Amino acid sequence: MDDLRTQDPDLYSIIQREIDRQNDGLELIASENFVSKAVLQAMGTPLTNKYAEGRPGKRYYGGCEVVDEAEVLAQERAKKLFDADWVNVQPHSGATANHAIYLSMMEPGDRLLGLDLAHGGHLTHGSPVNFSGILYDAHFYGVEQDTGRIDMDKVRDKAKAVQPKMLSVGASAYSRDFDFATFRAIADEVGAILWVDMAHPAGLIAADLLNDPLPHAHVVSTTTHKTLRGPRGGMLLVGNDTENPFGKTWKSGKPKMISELLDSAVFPGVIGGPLMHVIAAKAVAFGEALESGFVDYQQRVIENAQAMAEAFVERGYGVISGGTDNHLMLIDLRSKGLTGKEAEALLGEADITVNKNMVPYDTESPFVTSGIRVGTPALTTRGFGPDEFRHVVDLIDRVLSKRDSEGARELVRREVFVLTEQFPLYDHSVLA
Ligand code: DSN
Repeated sequence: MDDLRTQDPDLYSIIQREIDRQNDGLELIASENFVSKAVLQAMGTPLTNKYAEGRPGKRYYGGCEVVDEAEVLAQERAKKLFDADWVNVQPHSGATANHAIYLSMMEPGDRLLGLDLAHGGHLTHGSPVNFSGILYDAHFYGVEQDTGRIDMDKVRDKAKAVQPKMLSVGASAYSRDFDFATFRAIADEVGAILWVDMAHPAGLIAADLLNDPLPHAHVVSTTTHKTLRGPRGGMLLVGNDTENPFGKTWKSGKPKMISELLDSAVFPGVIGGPLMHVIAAKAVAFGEALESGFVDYQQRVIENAQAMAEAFVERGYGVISGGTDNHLMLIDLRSKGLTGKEAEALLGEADITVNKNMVPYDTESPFVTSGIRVGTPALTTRGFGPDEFRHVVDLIDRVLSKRDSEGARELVRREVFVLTEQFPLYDHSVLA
């Protein structure tokens, strides 16, 4: 980083302070993780200089023969990891990957049925403020108020009433596993495309610890930076590639396989030049995920989340659905007389990072919310185990139950620092 320090001390200082923030705090945002130094190094390379529109071996620019190898490596590793017929590793983010799915499968105005954002869904699954809800006719299923879980009979009833062109499954704040086989049966009953967005649990699915959507879905999207622990980015996968059973062909009228439609939707449909340095880092991360230690890591992610959920319940917090099958949980703070916004700010002062989150049937706005979402992937990467996570819940409880005490927050902040020192993350030579 010597060149950066000399050339741009302002930006250098910002990066150093962000490294400090990540090192010295408790990162509980369920969608975040800490990548390896190898992944960081792959991203900081001259591969960023290369234009490579198109696909390996079929580019619109010369000089792509080396980056082609990086992309093929990423593709092959991802296919092996998820037992997929086809992948596209180019989407810049999960939202971009999802955009390509809509473009390949839906016409504006077509009906979509997805999980309500207010019940744990995602913006790109039909929210009225997102392109998906603006361009398409979005309808929603939700979770039950008493169980916090999806009732598949109700999904079936809703699908029969709505007759969607596409049925989507996936969530950013749902702590239970999905019954993908039944979702597929429902999609078949109403003649819908089944799209699974596995962005959150992708790492747990790669480790075979949760139900696998690939045998059931027509198309699967994911991000690469959450439980999968790769660089920030997206990816599309097809488990069993077939001729598109839904009739649509791409603009030329030629492609017929689902994978061909999706490839065309990614480029030229949605993205420009792929980020070859990020694709290289995806290859590194997928290589790491194929190593045996990855399954052990994912097992610990779940074990830690379950220990954390139990500790919250013991302290009288509402945990939506009563616990978790995966890496996250949604805490309902109404029994504590706090909003999510207040809790996020109070915990932030103690260097504990969470995000406020709507709980199902919330009466607060998305800017206030009645809950927080917490997850274990990042701190598990640091080496935290169930004891440390129980300690973290104790620290959270001390901050939230003494909300008027700045002194209590300061004491917790110091304890957080001591705890993080025991589990080192990045040193300042990380980008040397
Ligand atoms: N923003 C991500 C999350 O936090 O879950 C989803 O895209």
